[in-house]
Formats: sequence, C-alpha cells, structure tokens
Amino acid sequence: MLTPIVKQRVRSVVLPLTIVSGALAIACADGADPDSGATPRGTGTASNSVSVEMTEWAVKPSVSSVAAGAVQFVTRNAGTTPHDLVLLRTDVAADRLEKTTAGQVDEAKYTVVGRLPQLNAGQSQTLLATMPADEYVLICNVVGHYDLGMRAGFDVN
Ligand SMILES: [Cu+2]
Repeated sequence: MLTPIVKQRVRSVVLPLTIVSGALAIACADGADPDSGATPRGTGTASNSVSVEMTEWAVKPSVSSVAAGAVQFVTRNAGTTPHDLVLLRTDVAADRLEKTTAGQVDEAKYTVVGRLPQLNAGQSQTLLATMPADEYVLICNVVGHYDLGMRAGFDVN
C-alpha cells in the first residue's frame, strides 16, 4: 500500500527508534510505573517485535512490514497528551477509514486485531497480536486524533 518512497523513509528511522526502545527498557527497569511496558497484553510468544512511537500527531512503527505470526508492538507515548493504539485488519488505505460522527474511526466496520488502552505521556505498554498475512492499519482512536494524522499502514506477509 505504501509507495516505495515512503517505505524508504520508514526504513531510515528504524535505527533511532531501536535506540529509543533500548533506553526505554532501562527506564522501565526502574519500576517507576508497574504498568509501563513490563507485562505484554495479549497471549502467545512474539516472533517479531516492532517499536511504535506515538506523538502529536503521528503513529510511527519502526518497520512497515513483518512476517506473519505473533507480533509484539512495544508502544511508547512520546507525546504530551494521552494516546491509545488500535490495530485494524483491513485493506482500506490508512487515511480512508470510515468514521463516526464523533470524530473517531468506526471500529465496528473493521476487524480489531488488538488494542492498548490510553497511555499517558511517557508511558509504554506492549501489545501482542497474532497476525496472518494481510494489510493492517495502526491508529490512535482518541477523538480527533485520527484526523490529525495518527494512523499508519502496516503489512504482514
Ligand atoms: Cu492520539
């Protein structure tokens, strides 16, 4: 779904995000917040790990595709306001999802593969999802945030 130019750009941010996620792991080991990233939500053992950074107003996965199977999304709210993460299985383009009148994506129209509750600024949490080969979209579905740009296409093959 992404153009080759966009994929190139995504690939170039993999290294910095990996470093950020390493620093995060150290920060979490301090035990300041017991909910922060330590216990993955969901079941199974991930064969793939993706770092996801949430900011105003973007959802940035460290890679744009992974191999099918169990995937863990190590998600950090690097912004200043609460964000959530919803993983939708759909071949609709990331910026073309149907919305409700309340200014959110209409999740009932899609297959929700997994979600994280709202993370406060600086919080991290890991989402585990079993993902067959298909196309997906990662969104923040806090009212208004999708329209502001918090969405990213994601391929599993
Ligand atoms: Cu958000």
